[in-house]
Formats: sequence, C-alpha cells, structure tokens
Amino acid sequence: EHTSRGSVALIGAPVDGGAGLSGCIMGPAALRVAGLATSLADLGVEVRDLGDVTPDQVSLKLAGATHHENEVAGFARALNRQGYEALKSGATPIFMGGDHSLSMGSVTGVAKYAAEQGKKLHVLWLDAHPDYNTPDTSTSGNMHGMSAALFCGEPGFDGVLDEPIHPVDPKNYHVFGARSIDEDEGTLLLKRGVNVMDMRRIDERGVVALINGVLDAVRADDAMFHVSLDVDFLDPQFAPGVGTTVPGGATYREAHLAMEMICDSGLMSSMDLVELNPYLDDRGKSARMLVALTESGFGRRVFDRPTSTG
Ligand code: B3U
Ligand code: MN
Ligand code: MN
Repeated sequence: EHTSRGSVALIGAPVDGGAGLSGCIMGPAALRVAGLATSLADLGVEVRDLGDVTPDQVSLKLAGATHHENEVAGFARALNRQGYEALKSGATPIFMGGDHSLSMGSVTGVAKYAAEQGKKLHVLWLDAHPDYNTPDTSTSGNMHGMSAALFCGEPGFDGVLDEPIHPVDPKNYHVFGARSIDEDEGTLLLKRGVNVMDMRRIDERGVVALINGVLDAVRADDAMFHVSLDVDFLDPQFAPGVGTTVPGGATYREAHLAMEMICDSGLMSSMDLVELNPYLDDRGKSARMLVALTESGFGRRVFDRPTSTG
C-alpha cells in the first residue's frame, strides 16, 4: 500500500498567474490560518509544513495565447522536485494552492516517483472543470485550465518542465463533478477516453457507485493515486471563495462522502488543494471547507462504524 504513509508533508504553492483572477496567492496562508496542520495532527497524522516553494526563474514562450507561462512553469518545476522528494522521504504530500496550474508540477513529480517504482498513476480530479485544454484549444489562455492536458502528455507544453515527463494515461484520469467543459476540450476528452463523471452522471448513479469505480480501477492496477481538489468542485453555496464559481456543484455531503471513501480505501498517495481565493471568500468558509474535507480524507469520522461504504 502507498498510504498509511507515516506522515504528511504540506507544500505551499502560492501561484496565481494560472487563473483569470488574482487572489490564489493567499491560498496557502488561508489554509494555514484555517488550521490544516493542527487538524491533521489531531487525527494522529504526523505533519511537517515545508513552507512555500520558491519558484524557479524561467524564460520561455509557448505557442498560443497563454498567460503567465513563466510564473506557472517556475512553480511547476519547483513543485515537481518537492513532490518527488516528499514521496521519496515516505510522506504523503499535500500541495496547498495556489491555482490549479500547480498540478503541472505536483502530478508530474508524483508521476516521476511512480514510474521509478514501476507503478502506474491514477488521478482523481474533483472539479467543475476537466482542465484539459491545450494552448491550442484554450479560449481563455489561462493555464489553470490546461494542467491535465500537460500531465497526460498532450502537445504544446514543451519547455514548461525542465525534464521529460512521465505522462498519465488519459484513461487513468478521472474527472468528478464536471459541469463546465469547452467545446474543443470536450472533443479531446472523448477522443482520449478520459473518465468524465459530470454532474448528470453523479445525479444518475450517485457518489458511491462512481467513486467505487475509480477506486476499483486504482486497485486493479496496483497504482499510485493522486487526488486533486478544486474549490469549485463544491457548489458555491458551500464554497464561495473561488474565481470560477459554477452553479450545480457537489453538496457538502457528497464531497465528504467522496473523501471518506477515498480515506477508507487507503489508496491516496498525494493530494492537491487548489483554487482557494481568500479575497473572494466569505469569512473563511471555503478555507474551512477544504480543511474539513481533508480531515475526512485522513480519517475524521462522525461515528466509527466497523464497516465502510458499499
Ligand atoms: N475551461 C475554461 C474555464 C476554466 C477552466 N478551469 C477553470 N476555469 N478554473 C478555461 O479557461 O480553460
Ligand atoms: Mn481546476
Ligand atoms: Mn475548476
């Protein structure tokens, strides 16, 4: 097993050039203020806060109208190294964003470690958006909408990382909660066979069947498992502190259930908490929500039943 890892390493990633609005730069600070480290420690998890990463200095120009690619690439390179090292030390890294472009670094660093272990990597993307645009298909140019395309090996990202990546097989990329997909992005997702669980599928089949499907796929591959949680996965009524609110999101209960099931599986080997924009939040509500969901992912229970979901 990859988890029941002894400790968690908190890695701050105050990047916000990947988002259309600024403010995610304050995300790691807000997660600390909301008590992420002590909440995990209270669950018996050993926690080390490694502080915020220092981004590399990068000078590159991507083809297409991408914004802030040097900031995004600088964080991606530094996070790739930190995430890889944290896993190597035996810890479970939690990347505290920062906008979702940070996953260009977190997931590729995890993928590098997985490849060295001879393991596949599955990624669960809890998000209103699949973030599968390339510089070519993106209409906004915002790189937080491109992270999954990069780590699945789509073209157009040469030079963002400073070494070749170990691409995630798009069939092992699981999107949960999608309700805003661009046209060309959708075409590409279909073509690649990405497991897109949009809100309609969640309404039809429910959290339990769908999340169990993902966990079964991870188990069948004896793979490592990265969970990436975007604030806008949640309905804005539960988490307003994000630049790209989309109505019709996951409820408080659906989100906790998903995290509890992930915890019970013992499979999660790394995690992102992204897109928290404290400037847009309502008295810390969204920061606290992310902390509470992380607690569920690390064993917090209302009532300790002998058997889990299913
Ligand atoms: N798909 C759109 C919108 C978007 C993606 N991710 C976020 N927003 N947060 C885009 O800009 O690529
Ligand atoms: Mn996202
Ligand atoms: Mn999103």
